[in-house]
Amino acid sequence: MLIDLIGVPLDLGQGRRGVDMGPSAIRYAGLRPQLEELGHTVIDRGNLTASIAETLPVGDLTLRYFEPIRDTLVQLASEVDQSCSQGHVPVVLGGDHSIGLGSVSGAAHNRDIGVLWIDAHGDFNIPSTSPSGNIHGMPLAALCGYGDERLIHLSGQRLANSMINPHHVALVAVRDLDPEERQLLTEAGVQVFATEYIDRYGMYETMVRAISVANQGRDGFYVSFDLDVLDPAVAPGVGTPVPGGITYREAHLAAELIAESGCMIGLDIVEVNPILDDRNRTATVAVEIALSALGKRVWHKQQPRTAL
Ligand code: B3U
Ligand code: MN
Ligand code: MN
Repeated sequence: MLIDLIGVPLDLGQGRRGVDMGPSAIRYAGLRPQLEELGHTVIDRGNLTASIAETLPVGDLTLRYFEPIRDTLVQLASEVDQSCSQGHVPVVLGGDHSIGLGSVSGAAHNRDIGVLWIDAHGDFNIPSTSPSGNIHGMPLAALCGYGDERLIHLSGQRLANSMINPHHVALVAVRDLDPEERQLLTEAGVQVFATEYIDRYGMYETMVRAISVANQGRDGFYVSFDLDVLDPAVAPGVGTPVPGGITYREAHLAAELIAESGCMIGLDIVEVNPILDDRNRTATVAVEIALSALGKRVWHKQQPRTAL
């Protein structure tokens, strides 16, 4: 597999400094050499440019830092689109989860893809339902065509034809939804596999169903993995920890099943906050999960497959 690493040091989509250092922390935890050990060819495309909060006005309080965020997301969408067009697999290192809007838009440009959004949160707010105005709580809604027009279209024509069909979206291990966000998810028809679903049916069954939802797109699916989906005991270095997260083993099983499907066309690893972390533990876990999603197995040989 040819893998493009794309760093996005953006933290304007949420309230705390620190996730801008996520790409460095993930690289430092050894992502590239371990992917190479698995047999992949890795091209590190470096970091995109992102502005920092201290130098900018917040702007519209219901869509905080929209303009500088858009500038970075437009770059990201084009990098991811290019990577997919070359038959590579983009692995995007965040950064806060607003970047999912750029990466998935890029992957979906003239392609019919589904999405696996693995997250403690729904990220399905629109400006009028958001309690914070933080864009990292809105990317999935915007991808499905809900919310502020500026977010939905990002840059006018270039990202046209990149909308996601909400029926091809599975939200996995969610456990913190805002009341109106819940309504919007229902209205849109997103398949929500909340933590209670995992408790009842187990991660294996949950992922089999979630993957079959995301796999309805003809051209495979994109995986957007927010580290706060894990229990804070496993991944303490995230900005918005929520108790009751998935275990280390559940996360690996999910990732292994994704690899086994052979249909993942790209991966985001987001919300790693080194300032809040405990000696780079969260970045290390992020790397381990990414490796499982890209074919690493303890025992059974999983040949890394080419994405569809
Ligand atoms: N739903 C809340 C909180 C939140 C969303 N995503 C994260 N936190 N990481 C909001 O602000 O939209
Ligand atoms: Mn998220
Ligand atoms: Mn989250």
